[in-house]
Amino acid sequence: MAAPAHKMTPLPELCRPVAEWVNTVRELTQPRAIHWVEGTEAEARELTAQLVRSKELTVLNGEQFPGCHLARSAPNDVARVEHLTYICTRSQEDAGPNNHWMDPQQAHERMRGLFRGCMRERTLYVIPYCMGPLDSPLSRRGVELTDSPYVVLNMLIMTRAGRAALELIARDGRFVKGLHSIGELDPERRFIMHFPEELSIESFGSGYGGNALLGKKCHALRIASWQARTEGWLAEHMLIVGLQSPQGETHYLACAFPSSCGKTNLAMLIPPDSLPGWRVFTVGDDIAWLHPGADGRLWAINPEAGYFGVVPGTNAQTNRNAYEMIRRDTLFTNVALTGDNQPWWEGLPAGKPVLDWQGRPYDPARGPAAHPNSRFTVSAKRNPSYSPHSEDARGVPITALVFGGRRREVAPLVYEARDWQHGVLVGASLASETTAAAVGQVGVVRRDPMAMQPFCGYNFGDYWQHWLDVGAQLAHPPRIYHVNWFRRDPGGAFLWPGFGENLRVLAWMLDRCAGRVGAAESAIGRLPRPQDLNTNGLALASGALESLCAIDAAIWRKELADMREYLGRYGSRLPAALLAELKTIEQRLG
Ligand code: OXD
Ligand code: MN
Repeated sequence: MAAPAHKMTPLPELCRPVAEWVNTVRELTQPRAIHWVEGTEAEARELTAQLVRSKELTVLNGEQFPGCHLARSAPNDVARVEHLTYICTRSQEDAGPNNHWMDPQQAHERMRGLFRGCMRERTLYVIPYCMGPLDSPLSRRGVELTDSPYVVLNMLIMTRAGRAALELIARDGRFVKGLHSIGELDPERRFIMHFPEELSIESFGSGYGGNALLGKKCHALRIASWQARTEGWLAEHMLIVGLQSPQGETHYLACAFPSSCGKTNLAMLIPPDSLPGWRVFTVGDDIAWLHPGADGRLWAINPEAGYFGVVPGTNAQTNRNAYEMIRRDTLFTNVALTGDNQPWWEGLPAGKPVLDWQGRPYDPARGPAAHPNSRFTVSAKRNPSYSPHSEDARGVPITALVFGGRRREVAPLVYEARDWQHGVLVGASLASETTAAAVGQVGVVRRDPMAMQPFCGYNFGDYWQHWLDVGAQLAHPPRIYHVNWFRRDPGGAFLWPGFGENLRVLAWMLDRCAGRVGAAESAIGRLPRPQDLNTNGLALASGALESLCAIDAAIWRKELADMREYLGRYGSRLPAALLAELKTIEQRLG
């Protein structure tokens, strides 16, 4: 039982290293007040009420969406800004060609200039947080200092934040330091800086999720990937899903897809009626921390406690779990509003937007009503398919790893890597069409190794070597697969229905892992033969399955040449084993 409130040690006295750092930041940023976040429900309610009073939050229709609120961001602050995101290591080589780099001294100086006096009229919030279950040895801690109460509300949902986290930090004094200010929300004065060698983050000028909720991409991926390398584990941009077969066996998969490729949908998949007896359990929808276990298997935790998901497209057909989950106690960002204050987004079958995401009268000529990267923030426990094992201190054992991209052509529906080393090449060669989750052109193919291009905190060459090293330690490594739900026919129509039907592909993988089903060897890996996939009750166009599982040698030769050119950019840091794998495929393709 927790001690009565009046006997609790005040938060500023709990952990001296945190208090000292807060003091340094107070001197630099000059806030009007400091608020140490306890993490109680009453505190969250009070903060929400304060934002409603200041009109930074809108209360949504209490009958249809109880406990839900809408936040609108600045119109120029709606996505991650990769061009303003830096990895600041002493040696530029360590950041690698995959990152923007700045010298740490220079970066600190620049950021000090921006942070100086920036909180004068504001409150500085101190958010101690834990990524991963509080009692897990696999969890890591951090403290975010921010002048954005919206960030506080999000962090309270997305992480285990407050007193319990600070008590853990006080035990060993180790925490990732994250300093954040919305500044003036000026895109010209916006930087997201990471200092992996110091385990610290400095973010200025944006209030958008990935730039401002520092526990998420900045800590749990960029900084954690560096920590993971030094400590012998992997921090990955992966969902974690548990599948229970009709025979009652449960297996866990960790799957990496680039942003907005349906990770949240796959993590909460609803089995189609034609596949009776299957159950799906969500452990995580975005990030997995993978640790080699004493039993030689790979074990995973989800460091997050909530979802920060893309709203448009969410409906009872595409993701019934998410649709139900976001009907209460959800914080919406940048969706549209109906006349009776319900949130509205493209993809809903009913309702009519009256105000667009910027709060203007909706005019279709100005584009979609909800921003394409509008988001929901909601506790993972609201998910009808929430797995109780999400809280297991040791995590869940991983049977298979899946990489996937959004490709009109090239990649077949699914293929299996021959072994771990080949699987690392499959992950390293991931490519996908870009989406609205980051600022920039949408729909162009870019290389996104392991879906980590925007998130790896160090040189990809070293990262792939680390993947090889972790695999070499595993007596029972997961099998590795590649999927593509987005293959199209020459007329542009999707060949595969996706969503719940993806379970057929995942079931094939589990059957493969159990040695229950066959596959055809191909130059790029093992493919299901049409008879290997369960197609009961699936209405596919004639020839679609054959096209989905076909390899076009000419297109693949071009793809391999592209991969060779891409991997070559990593020079001497590229593991020779990956080049050897590539060569094997080239030779097999002839
Ligand atoms: C996300 C992303 O928000 O990957 O999860 O952009
Ligand atoms: Mn993501």
